[in-house]
Amino acid sequence: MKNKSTLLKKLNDGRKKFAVLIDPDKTTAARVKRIAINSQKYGVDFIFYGGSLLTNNNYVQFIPILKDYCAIPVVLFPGNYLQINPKADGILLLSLISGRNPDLLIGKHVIAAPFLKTSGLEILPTGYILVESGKLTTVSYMSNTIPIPSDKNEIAICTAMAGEMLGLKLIYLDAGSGARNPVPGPMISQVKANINIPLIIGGGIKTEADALRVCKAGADVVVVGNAIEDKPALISRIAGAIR
Ligand code: 1GP
Repeated sequence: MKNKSTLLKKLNDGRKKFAVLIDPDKTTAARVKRIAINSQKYGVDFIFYGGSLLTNNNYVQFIPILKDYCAIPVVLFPGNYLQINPKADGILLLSLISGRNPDLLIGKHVIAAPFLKTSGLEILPTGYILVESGKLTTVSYMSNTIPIPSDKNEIAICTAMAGEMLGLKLIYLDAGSGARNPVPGPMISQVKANINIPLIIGGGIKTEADALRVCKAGADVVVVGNAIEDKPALISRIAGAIR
């Protein structure tokens, strides 16, 4: 049985964190191995693991590779409840609080609850907030929800505050995988100023300058997926930039 609050304690230790997102549908075993080795070498804090769709058998096969080649916690970032896997360390239990799709606010969680209860995974209750990013993202389409407009900071603030008041332990502001534009700095800083739980930022972060900007704006955790898949050397540069 895994320690029940190891990941949450780490997330609350006040240090800036770097999470590498691996979408098993978009990568290969060789790349996963390389990302694991580089992530270990450059001090990545978390491997987030998951995606909107699974169209092959990679999902189950890649977690053991990560476990073989790095000692970094693997945290599931599930697109749906088929992606619960007890070989990981924890799971972002996402409630899509920027949307009004009841299935993604609570419905799927009810179905998943008994599996999660016996999974041994550390459960990280997370308020997931989608932010408009310059193009229609897969997550917006798949979730059938409208992202918060990127200039409506007050909506993002009130949504995050409500999530914290409901007892969620993390807020994830996401522009979506492959977003044209990351979450704007003013939105990040204003949300951060109004909550007392860790703030995760992801979507469309392509360079170490992007990562540094979101960190300086108030991100506690910076998540990078696609850009690292394209250029694995970015791991060392981003890790260096945010520390
Ligand atoms: C997507 O926040 C993640 O949900 C990461 O996005 O792949 O664009 O880095 P990218």
